[in-house]
Amino acid sequence: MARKKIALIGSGMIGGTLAHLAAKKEMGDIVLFDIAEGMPQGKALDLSQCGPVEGFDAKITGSNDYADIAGADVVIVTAGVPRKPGMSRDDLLGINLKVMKAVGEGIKNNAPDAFVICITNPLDAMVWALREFSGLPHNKVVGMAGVLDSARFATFLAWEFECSVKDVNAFVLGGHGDTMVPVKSYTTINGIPVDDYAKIKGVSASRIDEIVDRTRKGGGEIVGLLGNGSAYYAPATSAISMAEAYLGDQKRILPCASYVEGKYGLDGLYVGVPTVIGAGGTEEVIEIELSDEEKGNLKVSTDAVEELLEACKGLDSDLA
Ligand code: A3D
Repeated sequence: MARKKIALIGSGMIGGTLAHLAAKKEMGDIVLFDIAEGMPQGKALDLSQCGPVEGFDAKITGSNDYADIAGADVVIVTAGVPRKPGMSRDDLLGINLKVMKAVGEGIKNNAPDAFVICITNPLDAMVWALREFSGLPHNKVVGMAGVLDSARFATFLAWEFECSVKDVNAFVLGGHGDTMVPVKSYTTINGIPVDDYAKIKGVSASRIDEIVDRTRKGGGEIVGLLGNGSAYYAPATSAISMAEAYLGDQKRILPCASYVEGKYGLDGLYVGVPTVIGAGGTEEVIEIELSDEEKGNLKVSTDAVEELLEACKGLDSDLA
């Protein structure tokens, strides 16, 4: 059987980490694409030379030509610019929207059968725009955020309870940003609801609230510490788990920015919801019962996403 092909659009910090992980896991041959000349080729060469040491078989190439992503089974998109000091949210939206247009056309013309995972921020708006520009079916375009946000929540809970991260099943819904909704009612420590476990361990409700708040601001905390750039190890490994679910038809239930139509009272929006990922792409959005407070929080989050989509429509007439 021919090897799978994984195309990475954007070969910066996350793109390079994605390539390393995909190669180590022998998920397939890898193409690193970027508009920066030489950089993806250089990273591809460097990463290829990990092969003999780490013992993986994967052909890794760098490219500035979309023709080289032809026939990709999975495309992971990190292309774009991060927000810089003095840049407004709308400035960032405008710049990355143009990037999504170029990337969407590149995918449409060269890899229309791929499963596409978007990571570029602002995530929920960019995955929506990428889907619009690429014209791919909604089930083949998804955003990565919930796996990462849930992993952050799980990490902080495991530290607090001094338990294994393997026993924490954390659950985050909604848009990717400060309005995301860490859902305590579905978060368990090996099946024990988090609030019950907190009582057993003598951890106060206010301490759990602090952890929820830290989760919401988890990306910003890392940006502040790094001083230049944003998180890349955990975002990359999160997207790889989604790619593996697709390539292996695993039917995993992962929180992803999926297209939601009809469920959660939403009508055609990409937002973080539990999603079955298998060979059909995003095969099903799971609608769970939420408390009134959780519903209210989700509404705040989805309203913020809708506002961004309106801004996108104002910036590009093709989206209106
Ligand atoms: P960075 O290291 O700057 O890499 C981005 C790459 O995109 C650079 O190499 C650019 O040259 C390239 N690029 C710019 N324009 C284009 C274009 N038109 N076509 C192809 N390539 C282009 O950033 P990064 O890898 O650290 O982050 C990438 C994106 O992920 C950013 O938008 C981040 O905000 C976002 N991000 C999202 C999450 C989520 O959880 C959703 C987490 C962390 C980062």
